[in-house]
Amino acid sequence: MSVSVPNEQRSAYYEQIASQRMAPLWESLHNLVPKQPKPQAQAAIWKYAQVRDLVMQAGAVISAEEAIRRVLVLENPGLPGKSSMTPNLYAGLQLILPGEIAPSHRHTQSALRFIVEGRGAWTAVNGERTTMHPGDFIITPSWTWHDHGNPSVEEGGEPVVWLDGLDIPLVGTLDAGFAENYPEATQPVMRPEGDSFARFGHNMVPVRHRVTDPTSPVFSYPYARSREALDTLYRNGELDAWDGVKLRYVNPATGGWPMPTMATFMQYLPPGFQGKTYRSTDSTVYCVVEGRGTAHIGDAVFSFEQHDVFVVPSWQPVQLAASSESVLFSYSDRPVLAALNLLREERI
Ligand code: GTQ
Repeated sequence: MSVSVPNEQRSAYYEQIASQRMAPLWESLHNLVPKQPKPQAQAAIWKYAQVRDLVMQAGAVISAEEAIRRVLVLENPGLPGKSSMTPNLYAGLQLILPGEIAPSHRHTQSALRFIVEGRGAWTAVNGERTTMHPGDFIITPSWTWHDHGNPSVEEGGEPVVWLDGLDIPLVGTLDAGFAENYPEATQPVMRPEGDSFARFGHNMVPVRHRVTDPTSPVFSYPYARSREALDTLYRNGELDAWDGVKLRYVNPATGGWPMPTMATFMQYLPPGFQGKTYRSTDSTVYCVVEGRGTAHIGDAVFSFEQHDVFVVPSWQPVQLAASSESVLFSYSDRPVLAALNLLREERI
C-alpha cells in the first residue's frame, strides 16, 4: 500500500526534523549514492596566451617576499570559492622574478612544480637546490622545507613561471593541514646540486639505502630525459591508440608514485594523432609542453596549444588529438583512488 501525504504536511515534518539536526535521506539518496560520478568540477581550459600578461603583471602588484607565494590560483568554474581545480587537487601559476626569494616553509600538503617558462630559478628541498628548466617536473614532498629563488638579472635571472600542483583540497577535507615557517628566508644548503639525482636518478640507489618514507628521493625529473624516452619509444614503434606514448613518473626507490597523493605523467602525441576515448575516476590536470591539438572532454571541445592548462574531471570521457607533434604533462589523484580501491578505468 502506498502512503500519500500532502506536500504541506511533509514540509512541516521536514522543518520539525531539521530543528533536531536531522534530514530525510529519501530526498537526497540519489545524490549521495549516485549511479556514477557526477562531478561538480567542470572541464575547463586556461589559455596561456590569455593569462600570461596577467601572471607577469602580478610581479608589479606584489613582491614574492610580501606574497610569500606569488601565485594566481586556477579555480575550477564548477567549484567557486574553493580554490580547487578538482575535489582533491589544486593548481596555480607561480611567478618569481630575478633577484627574488619565496621564503622557506613547510606544510603537510604535497606540492609539484611543472616549469612553464624561464630558466635559472631554483627550488630548495631538504637542503638541496635544484635549478629549473622548462618542462622539468620537481617535487616538494609533505613536510619538507622548501624555498624558491631566482638569481639577479646580472647573474642571468629571468622571470620564471611554473604550474603548482598541490593536494590542498584533499588535505583540507581530511583536516590534516599543518604548516610552519622556517626562521630564515632560505634554508641552509647541505648538499651540492645534483646530489640526490646522482644517488637515485640513474637506475641505481646507494648500496645500503633503506626505504623509510613513501616519497621519492629524487626532487627533479629533468625534461630532457623524459622527452628523450618518449621520442625513442615512438621511433621504436610504440603508440597506444588512447594515450599515444605515455609514461608515468616513479619513485626510483620503490617503483611507486613520486608522492603518495599525486600521480604524474608525460605523453607524446605524434602529428595527426586521433586518440580513442577513455575515462577514469581520477581527475587529471594537463599542461601542454609542446605542440597543439584538441581535447574533447565530455561535451566540451578545447583546442590547446603550448603552455595551456586544462582539466578533466572524474569519469568524463576524454579524447586527445594532436595537429602537430605534442607533449602533454599531467597530474592526477590516481594514487588516492587506487589506495582506496576506487580507481575505475574504461578504454572505450
Ligand atoms: O610553493 O609552497 O601554489 O605553499 C600554494 C601553496 C605554492 C608553495 C602554492 C604553497 C606553495
